Amino acid sequence: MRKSRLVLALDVYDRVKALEIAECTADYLWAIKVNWPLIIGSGLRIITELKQVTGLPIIADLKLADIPNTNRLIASKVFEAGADYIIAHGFVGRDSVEAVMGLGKTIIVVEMSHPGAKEFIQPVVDRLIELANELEPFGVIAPATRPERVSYIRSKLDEGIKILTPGVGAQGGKARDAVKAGADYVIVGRSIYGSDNPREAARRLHEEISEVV
Ligand code: OMP
Repeated sequence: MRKSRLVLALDVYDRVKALEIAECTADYLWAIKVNWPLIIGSGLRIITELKQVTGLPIIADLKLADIPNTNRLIASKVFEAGADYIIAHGFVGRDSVEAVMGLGKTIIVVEMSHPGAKEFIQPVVDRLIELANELEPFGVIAPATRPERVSYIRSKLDEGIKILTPGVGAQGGKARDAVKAGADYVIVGRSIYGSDNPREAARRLHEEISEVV
């Protein structure tokens, strides 16, 4: 099942709940994404535990957006805890992103999925794509809520750089449309962890993605 392109956004506070959901959905996932809610609720050690329990790659979604030194201080502890990838903002500038990339695999935000992304991020997307093409991170974040933007980003982004798309389900996007538009991975949170049957929700999304691929 490791051929999956589905990433679980595990945005719960509770450690036990997080481990339960991770274990029961792991068969259908490529990776698990840990964001501030889970780190605040369960501590950084949850990254190590999730890796041990599932054996899956862990993406630490900290959306780092600080000066290079602070980005470096944060990222070194998070990679040390076992994170395989860190998500960092590109708009803070090349030096801040490079500070994270110097320590491990990085995913750069080039366009976000919420409506407010149109205000400040979307207008500079070309420059953020350019930065990604120059730095060659593992991947970039693009919005599943706007598949036409995913297509645009794919058309400008170098081939080897992956596109990860959040915004499916609760935010209105569809996994199928994101993948058709060029997404390599689909990030889903509430539609899985908020479902009565997270395993079945993950299975269905995995199936939907596989049909398109
Ligand atoms: P759901 O909306 O519950 O599926 O969760 C989406 C997840 O993706 C959350 O962890 C968000 O913080 C994250 N996310 C976005 O929703 N939009 C973005 O533009 C970027 C991210 C992200 O970087 O993962």
